[in-house]
Amino acid sequence: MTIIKSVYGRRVWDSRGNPTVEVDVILEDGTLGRAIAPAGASRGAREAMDLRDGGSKLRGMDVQQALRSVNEIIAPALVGRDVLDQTGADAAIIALDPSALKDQLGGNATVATSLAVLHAASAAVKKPLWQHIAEIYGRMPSIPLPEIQIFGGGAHAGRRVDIQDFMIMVPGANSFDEVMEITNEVYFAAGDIMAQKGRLAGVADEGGWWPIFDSNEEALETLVAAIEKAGEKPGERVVISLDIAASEFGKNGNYRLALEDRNMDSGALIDMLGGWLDAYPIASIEDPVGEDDPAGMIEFTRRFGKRVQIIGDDYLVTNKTLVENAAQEGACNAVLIKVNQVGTISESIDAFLAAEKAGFGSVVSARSGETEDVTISHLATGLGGGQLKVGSFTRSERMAKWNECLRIQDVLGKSAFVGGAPLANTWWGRKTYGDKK
Ligand code: 2PG
Ligand code: MG
Repeated sequence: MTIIKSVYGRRVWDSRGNPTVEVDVILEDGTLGRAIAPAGASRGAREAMDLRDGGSKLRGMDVQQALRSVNEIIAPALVGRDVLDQTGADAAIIALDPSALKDQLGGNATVATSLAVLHAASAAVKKPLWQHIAEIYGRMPSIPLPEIQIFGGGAHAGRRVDIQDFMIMVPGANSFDEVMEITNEVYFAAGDIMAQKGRLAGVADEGGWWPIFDSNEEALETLVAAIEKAGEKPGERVVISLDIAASEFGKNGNYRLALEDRNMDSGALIDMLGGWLDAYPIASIEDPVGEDDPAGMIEFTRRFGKRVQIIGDDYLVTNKTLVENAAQEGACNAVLIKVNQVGTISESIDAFLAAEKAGFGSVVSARSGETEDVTISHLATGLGGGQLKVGSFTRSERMAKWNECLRIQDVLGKSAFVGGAPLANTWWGRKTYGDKK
């Protein structure tokens, strides 16, 4: 009954209008599992390869090669296997392309297939995906604390500002539902402020407001004003989270903030960010330095790791070995988990568990190119991982993920929401904002 009968890849389209890979895994009794590969814009150099055809058709973005990987190479290796053996299915995929970056098959081919297997297994056992994940990996499910984008920047907004994500978290909320309500108020307050300044100009790739600001810091000031306009005291129920995505504006420890026409070395960037940590209620910061600047990441973590969450995204690329090395070197204290960065669910779980073992936090994350696929809402819940990053509070490829968490909350109950627990080791957990040093 749980034997895989067919694996089929088809081309579908993502939130940016680009082609992407969808995979159907069908079992002998007709049970279906389906998943779609997302796509990043600010990609880490050590990520699994997003295989594109190149050439002029569809701006080089077509995925026919990745579809051939699914239909001609991966499918024959999975047909006849027991769908409940996720580890075995992923090992079979990896054996077909043991290259470090999965550049033979394409990470887009492997991730959609691996997740479709997972979906088919949960359908076969007739359990919601979050519950299936919790059971096979022996986890206690919980509803995650979201990071939600208010302004998009960097590679998601034509580099209008240098910093990529200006987000809020609501660790003081009592339920996931309450996070949504408070986020709605802050998001639209931010839009009102932009409109009053004559600077409302639509939204960026992930649905956050398009960032027409004169400096990167002006976005932070506006975000604080929006939190206040929404009737909240910044740093109490609502805190700020940033994704600096520094690899996008720096190489080898030399950084350039184009908006401000400023060049800086790693030390100057760290000092500038430290100044922001003093001035604004920032509880979490991602990729504060570049993926090729380990000395900078170690220094940043030494100086600020006791007061804020420091997430490695491009820096750790959901890679178990990189997480273990970072923990040993004292770089980062949290990891972003993006299944398509490493290419299979099994390898993502390895990175997640390595992070947990090291005492790191974790944030399951979407990509800037997304679809209606809501697997990550189930993954964050099923792993009890604590946090979920999906983008903004508009556009259905984002809202589909938040809405799925609301449906899960109806089953698990509001008490399953983790609240501020993931930020317990930051100034927010110690209630020491304003006294952060
Ligand atoms: C990130 C993601 C999501 P992208 O950097 O964290 O915001 O962006 O998918 O473009 O890598
Ligand atoms: Mg990032």
